[in-house]
Amino acid sequence: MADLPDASTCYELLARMALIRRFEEEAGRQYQRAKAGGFLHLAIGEEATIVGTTSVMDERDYLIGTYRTHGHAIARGTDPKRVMAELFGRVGGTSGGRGGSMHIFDRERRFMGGYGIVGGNLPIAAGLALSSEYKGEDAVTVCMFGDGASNTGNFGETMNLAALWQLPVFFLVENNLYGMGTSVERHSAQTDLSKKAEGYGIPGQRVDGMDVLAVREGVAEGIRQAREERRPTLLEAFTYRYRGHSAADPEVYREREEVEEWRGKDPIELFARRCVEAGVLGEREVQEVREKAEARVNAAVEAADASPEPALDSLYESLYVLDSAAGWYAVDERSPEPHRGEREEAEMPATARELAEAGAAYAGQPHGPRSNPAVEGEPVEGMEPEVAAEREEVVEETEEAER
Ligand SMILES: Cc1ncc(C[n+]2csc(CCOP(=O)(O)OP(=O)(O)O)c2C)c(N)n1
Ligand SMILES: [Mg+2]
Repeated sequence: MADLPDASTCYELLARMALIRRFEEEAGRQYQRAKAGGFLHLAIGEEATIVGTTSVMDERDYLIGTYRTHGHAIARGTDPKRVMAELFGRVGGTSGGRGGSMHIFDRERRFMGGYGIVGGNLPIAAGLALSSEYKGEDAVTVCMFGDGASNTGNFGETMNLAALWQLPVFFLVENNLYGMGTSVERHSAQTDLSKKAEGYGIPGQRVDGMDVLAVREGVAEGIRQAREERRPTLLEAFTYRYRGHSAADPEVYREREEVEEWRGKDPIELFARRCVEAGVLGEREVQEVREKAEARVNAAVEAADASPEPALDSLYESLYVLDSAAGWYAVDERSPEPHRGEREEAEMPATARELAEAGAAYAGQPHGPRSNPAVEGEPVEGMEPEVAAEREEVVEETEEAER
């Protein structure tokens, strides 16, 4: 078990988890009252995984998540007032009320969303990491996604590029045992998700996602490897959502006993008890944390309520339209004349062309003729030069003898 950090860190970890819990309970209540619209996915029970992760990130690092990310944004420092206003669809929201619950976004705090497409955030995470690399920025991108997302094509494609291009990215799979109503055993052939990216060159570890300190330790190491060694890794955190998949879930796929068992591992209760038993925090401080969370969430609801709805004539603002895109057209009608993207490619400036051509070199493509590994054992690449030369000789001799 990881050692307890100093008292102020323990207080901060507990305060963040308690704030998120209280926020989400209230979000659920406001949804029932039809104040919050659209869909609502709560992460109640998953606070240790969220806060454990964000607590070891630097300000310069990027975080990207799924549609279950109210807590992720708040843990990153976004004001709960702005998150609540977003749920209410008001101008004071993180995206002016246009995104809603599934699309919380805060560029200033480098919280890059909020995506409704399962697995849709993974390639974007690779893109963010590539942009950091390209700009010479020392930032790491932390990509969080669900167990269900590990079955998407995006998962494999992203792992491949992350490993190939040695991107400064760290992956964390929030394994809450279900993708909607389907358990991991029923949706994934490989149930040890930490192994799922190994074939792509991304090693993995497992961690107790209900233990905030264990998550901190695992994530800190993953971020270190991404930052210092440009080595992407995958951490599988076991966690549990106490509520249904979304607000409209009859929960017929799991037993009440299972939910009760995981409630017994409540990450906030367990951590508070441990801090008090070790004498690092007093009962009074634990109570204070709860009261402060209550006050901040009440203030968030008040602020969201007071924030106006977007004006009707702003309906067409902030839309991405064809005219503003300089490159390829999204829709290509395939008429005979050269199309816009093709024209631009022909006129592509020399530097852009050089960069594109440098792609293969960047990925470390070896020079010279390549042997057939299936016939001749391991490929030459990666071997000590003397060993490789020796092996070449043996292969040549064998071929000579066969001729
Ligand atoms: C590409 C895609 N397929 C299906 C869905 C429908 N869908 C929404 S959430 C979800 C479950 C995802 O489960 P998981 O990745 O484990 O995340 P969790 O909800 O447990 O946090 C599915 C299938 C979707 N949004 N996008
Ligand atoms: Mg899941």
